[in-house]
Amino acid sequence: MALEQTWRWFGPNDPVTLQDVRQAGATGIVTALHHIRNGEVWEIAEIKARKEMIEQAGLTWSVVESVPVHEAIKTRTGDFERYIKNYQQTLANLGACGIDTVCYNFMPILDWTRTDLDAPMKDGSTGLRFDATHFAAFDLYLLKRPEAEEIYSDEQKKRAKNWLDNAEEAEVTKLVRNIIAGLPGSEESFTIEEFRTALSAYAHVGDLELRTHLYQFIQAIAPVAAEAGVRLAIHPDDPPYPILGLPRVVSTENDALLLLEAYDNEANGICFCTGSYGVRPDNDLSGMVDRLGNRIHFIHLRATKREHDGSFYEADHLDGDVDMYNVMKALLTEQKRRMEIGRTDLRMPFRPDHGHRMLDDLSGSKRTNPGYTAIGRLRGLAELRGLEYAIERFGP
Ligand code: DNO
Repeated sequence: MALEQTWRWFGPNDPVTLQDVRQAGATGIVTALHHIRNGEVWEIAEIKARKEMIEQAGLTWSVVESVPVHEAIKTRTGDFERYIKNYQQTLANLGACGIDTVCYNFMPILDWTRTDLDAPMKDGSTGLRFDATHFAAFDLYLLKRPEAEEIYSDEQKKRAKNWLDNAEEAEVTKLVRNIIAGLPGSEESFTIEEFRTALSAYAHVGDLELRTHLYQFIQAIAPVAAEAGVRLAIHPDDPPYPILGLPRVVSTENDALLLLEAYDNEANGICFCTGSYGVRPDNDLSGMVDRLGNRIHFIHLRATKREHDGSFYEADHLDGDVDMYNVMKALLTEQKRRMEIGRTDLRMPFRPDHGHRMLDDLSGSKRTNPGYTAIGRLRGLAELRGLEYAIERFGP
């Protein structure tokens, strides 16, 4: 057996086409109906039309990434009950169309966060990076969040101020844009003013409240998913710790476990993202697969590299701090275990998560989505496929 090779595709406007994906060798598509407003129901006709488009290209719609969770659900304010109903209806509709895996996340306001989308790598390619000093400069001196003063050390403040004083205006504008204007797939975009308003909605939502809201949400949607034959896969926080004073509740193995226990049913599962979980040295990645593997419904493979001050960057897929060999071995062992006990969910879709900007993608005239280039991901997929092949061939 082998894991299903999938590829994230942002829909008909993605500069990487379905034909390109076929040449990359992936068979499954990971996508969402990005044109539907966050919180609204995905109607069957819309789902079917997209599914047919994918199938006409000789591919299958393997995973939905993501059905976004409306902010009102996370804060449990306003129309949250209507949004939960809509979410349930979307899951039922997806199930009715034969789409059985849905990824989502529960990060307040911002989805994934990076400060630099084109950080130079040693080999001349560029990649995504999270710079702790630049982020602190944003928080302290651009967003001017009052509570920020208390969370950074004097040393961090000094470094942040120093960077800002010496930065070009264009660099500063870019930093703000990278953080709040929305990365691919994040669906939300803010100006600084709008972002301050969004933050204020969390004044009374701390760690405990957000956890409770997440568990209440899963208890409301997982039974519907189970009934519809849909498996839910929560994506971890990226980066996996609180930022901007916002709580983050899916950052560690224990967080994942608590969520799985909150509704103990196979439909309630996780998206195992090695790049996100891997930023924390206390997350034992292959151990997580050993222990939580039976509830892993979707897999993102990439390798982050931690730096001394809390910064990190996205290294090549087989480089960085992630022990990809042991992770892959654990995933294949899990697949074998599923086979032995007669489970039918053997696909275990994975995608090469992100990739560097390299070769032709470096030319200014070519449009690329940060992290979602064709060539960088092609390299990642090829390396991961080779790793998997060798493990299968020689035995884990
Ligand atoms: C970033 C992605 C995330 C992810 C969502 C899942 O590249 O991994 O945007 O899709 O967090 O809901």
